[in-house]
Amino acid sequence: MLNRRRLLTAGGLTLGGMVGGTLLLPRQEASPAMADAGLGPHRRTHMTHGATPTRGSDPAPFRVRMPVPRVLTPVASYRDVDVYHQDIRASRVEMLPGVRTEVLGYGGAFVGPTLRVRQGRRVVVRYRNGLDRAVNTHLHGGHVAADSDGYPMDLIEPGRSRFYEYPNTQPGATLWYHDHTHHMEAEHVYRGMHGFYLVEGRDERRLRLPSRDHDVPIMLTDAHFAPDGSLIYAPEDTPNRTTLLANGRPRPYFPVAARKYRFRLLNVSNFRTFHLSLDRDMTMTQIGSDGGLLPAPVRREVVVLSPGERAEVVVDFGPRRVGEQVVLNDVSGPVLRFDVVTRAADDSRVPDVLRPLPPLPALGSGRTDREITLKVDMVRGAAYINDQVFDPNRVDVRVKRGSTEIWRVTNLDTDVSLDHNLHLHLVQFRILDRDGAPPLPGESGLKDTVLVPAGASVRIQVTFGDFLGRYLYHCHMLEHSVGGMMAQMEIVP
Ligand SMILES: [Cu+2]
Repeated sequence: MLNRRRLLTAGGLTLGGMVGGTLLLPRQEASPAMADAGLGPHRRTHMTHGATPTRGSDPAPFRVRMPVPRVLTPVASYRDVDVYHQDIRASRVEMLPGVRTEVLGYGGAFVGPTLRVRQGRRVVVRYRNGLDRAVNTHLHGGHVAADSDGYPMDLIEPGRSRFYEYPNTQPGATLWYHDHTHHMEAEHVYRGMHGFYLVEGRDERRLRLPSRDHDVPIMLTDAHFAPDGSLIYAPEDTPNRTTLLANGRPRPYFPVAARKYRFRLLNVSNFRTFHLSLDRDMTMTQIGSDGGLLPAPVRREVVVLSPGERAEVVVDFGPRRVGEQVVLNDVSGPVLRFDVVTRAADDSRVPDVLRPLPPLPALGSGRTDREITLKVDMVRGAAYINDQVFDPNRVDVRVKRGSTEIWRVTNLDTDVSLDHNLHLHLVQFRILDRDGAPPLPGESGLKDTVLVPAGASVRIQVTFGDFLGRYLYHCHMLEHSVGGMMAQMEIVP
């Protein structure tokens, strides 16, 4: 287990693969596809001594099939609420081929079971903590009351259970749940405490997007395996997390029919930003982002996902012949191979109009603008929002219920390895601009997490709803949030 002293001691903490300020930062050439994404290439840090990324544990790609996480069944259903039970426990599961790896997970799985819920239908989940340590659960992207949000000090003790309530009043979206225990969230999420929570919007059936077996959630992350198959976790070990995982298996293959699929891509890694593209000159049609469907589909050559972000894409294998293969690549290498194994009828479609966005509320005379800065301090080994580390006893921002604000989020780190992002709990916001330029393709919809590259600034417009209380905002590169890059807002009447 990590302790706070180790995290905050100079020299002991490395933020995103940095050690004592000695860095070697090879810049990769930007391909035209990367330029399309507007964010430049993935930039991996390499430490100058002692920790060259090791690939010994990285198995050959496409040896195992990508599983689809099972869908959780309610234990009880009433007129307006479904009740689910989730056990959080340690277990040994097959991740690398033929090897058992100990994970901490929901239902004992590295990728927890998927909750598929409907907009307008309330859900209650009883989480039972079968671990030897206190944990909690945060519904990332969820519009929920503060006491169900998984505040870092609001924990479920070992052997105890706790009910969380999710109203599901928001539009359909790809949400996810994960641990948010103070100072432990990075290690817990790394070891498997995450799963999908899919809200189906009332408007979705009539859109006739690919559905059922052709609507597949794909959780992407990276890991560092020891030779015995165990997961190695250390905050400074990010460069060694070279084994890419899709739904918990290393660079797997996935059999598909020659038709359209809806893939819900989610990056749960602690530090890696994925830059995803298809080979064979195929493109993805992005239909959704963090907060649900976009107003209109957007063709993407590259989909960029920083930690915590989601992109829903439709991929059409219809023109492919049986026997063909299509690889989903990250800039660091292959992630997943789609194997076209059968022909299929396809009456799904991607309509030109998906889901109109709510109009941006007018900002009245009481308009509130805030400046949010993100920075790491290598000397102190700390990570800051507005020059301070997280303090649960300090409220950083007071927000009036129902108000609309503009936040300018600036990454004060200029080192190219030090991208950050910002995730706000409770709300879905809109991206207004990036350093004055329009948001990137695919960023026009509702967002709860935004990438803020080194030296850049992003303005977001946030409307706060009905819920009162304290909620977090933080960098979702979880080694950074553990290091202090986290703050809280209090919504007041
Ligand atoms: Cu960060």
